[in-house]
Amino acid sequence: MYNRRKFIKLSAAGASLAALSPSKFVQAAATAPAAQLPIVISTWDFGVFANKEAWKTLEKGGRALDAVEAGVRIPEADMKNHTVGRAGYPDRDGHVSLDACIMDEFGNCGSVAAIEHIAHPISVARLVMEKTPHVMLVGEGATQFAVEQGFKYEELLTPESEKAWKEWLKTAKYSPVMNIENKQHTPGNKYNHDTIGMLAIDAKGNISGACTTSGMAFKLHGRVGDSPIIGAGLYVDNEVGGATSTGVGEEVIRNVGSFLVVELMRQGLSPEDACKEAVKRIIKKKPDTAKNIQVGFLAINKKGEYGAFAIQPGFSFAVCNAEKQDLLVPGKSFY
Ligand code: SD4
Repeated sequence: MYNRRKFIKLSAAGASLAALSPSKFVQAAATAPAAQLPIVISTWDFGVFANKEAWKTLEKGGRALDAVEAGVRIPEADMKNHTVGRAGYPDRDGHVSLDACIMDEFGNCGSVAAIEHIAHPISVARLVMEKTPHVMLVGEGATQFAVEQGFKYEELLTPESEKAWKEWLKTAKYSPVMNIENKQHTPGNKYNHDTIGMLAIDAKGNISGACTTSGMAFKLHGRVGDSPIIGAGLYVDNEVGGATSTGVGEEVIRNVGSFLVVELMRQGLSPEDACKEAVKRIIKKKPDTAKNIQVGFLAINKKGEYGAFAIQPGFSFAVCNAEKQDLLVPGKSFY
């Protein structure tokens, strides 16, 4: 079912994304993923490092909600990651605008969209959930709330991101690059989009999820993707499981993708089959668009079984529990 891309010892201090080149594919793994709890899973290669941080909370018996927030803050803070958090590439007009959401085992959720000048949108989303009667804050209001809560207001456009944006302005052609998440550390890949979606089940069996991104590089100012939208980029139902998505958010929103995956699991589908069905809907609705874009779903059910499916090859996800720290690629895709 899954190709095991590379076994990574998370304790190895020197582990780096550069070590995770596709040439390191090693073997096909067992067909039924084990489900030892607690467990954390997340999208793309860099999910390995985010999971490692989340695991620190889970292994101590901590809450899944705390684990996912701490986990996704790692790529948010990574200055080499131009697709999540503070070093994210800006929109068409040069503004770094970030999207994030979080959801807990009680069905509580919080979200910020198109927030600027705040480096950790996931933590703002959590405070929207915990300290306001609302679910979602956007734009200037989200920034204002963050500042009121003590977050630092800062310029997030890094010199590197500014250079890439100015280079892009020469042609100003908007064309999302497929699977750029796994190519972004490769020299020559300049334009990125990306998201980390993370799902965790803690020792008590409770599920939470988080999702954070800078969205599509050089998007229109004000564009919001699927990632901060509960039901699209992320959904958790503590009775059933959780799902998250990555790729071209517009197609995920059109199909309310993550909610769909969870509902399909409720009806008895395995996480992988549920993800596959959600991908199928996207393709069915817009077959011509789907040929040229990537969308991937990642899901986990209450038992801790996990699965993923993407339109195109190239999607990867990271899994971490007491038994394993794996980076996997779905064995199948549509194209
Ligand atoms: C978005 N879904 O803003 C995000 C981007 C992404 O892989 O996940 N890229 O549409």
